[in-house]
Amino acid sequence: MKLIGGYNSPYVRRVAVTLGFYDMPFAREDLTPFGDDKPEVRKYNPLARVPALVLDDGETLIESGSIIDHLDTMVGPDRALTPASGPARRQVLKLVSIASGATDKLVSALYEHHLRPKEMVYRPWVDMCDRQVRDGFQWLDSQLTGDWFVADRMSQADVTTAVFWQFALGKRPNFMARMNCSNLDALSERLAGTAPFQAAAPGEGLPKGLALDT
Ligand SMILES: N[C@@H](CCC(=O)N[C@@H](CS)C(=O)NCC(=O)O)C(=O)O
Repeated sequence: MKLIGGYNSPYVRRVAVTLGFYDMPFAREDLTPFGDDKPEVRKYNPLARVPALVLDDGETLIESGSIIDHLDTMVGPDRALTPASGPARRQVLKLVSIASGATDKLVSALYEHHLRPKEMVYRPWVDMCDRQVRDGFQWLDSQLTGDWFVADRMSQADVTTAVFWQFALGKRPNFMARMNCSNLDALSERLAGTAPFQAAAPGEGLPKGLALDT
């Protein structure tokens, strides 16, 4: 299998970390959807977005959630980080959706700041995104009452939230620190020490420049 995208993208990184927890070997093409790489990324995804995952038979999957869903079927229900059915599955999917939604809004606000001319940044939109980011992560923090979100075992909710939390802290350190999400900090620190998280450490690269100090 070949994963398309860099670990500065939290969506790519959550796929890579999941592959790591499943002990699935993969190659990687470190392409960014911005700048000169764009035409190359478009070959894998007509939207020119990452991640994409090229399977061994040549089929290409896109969207981190859909890719992870396929990895779950490959690894089987006993090891899958998202339960196959029932309330636990619904809980994990809901938590992942909130983490993804909050991160989507964080990224939207970053794009607004960094891809628009300064005089065209629309502050009410940025404020709306920031509110959704804060509400989403604070809600997640309130749901984490033990070591793991669901059923006393690590799930995709833990993996995705930790990846996205680490990304958010990197991009908006002051804004995120003011949220006082100590449960997410603890989860993130615990998972940061695991081999799959360390193997997919974000490096230098363009999105690093997309950071805000507010
Ligand atoms: N919902 C998508 C989001 C993927 C995404 O936003 N990727 C970013 C990189 S962090 C991207 O490709 N951005 C370029 C673009 O949207 O044009 C997923 O979960 O895979």
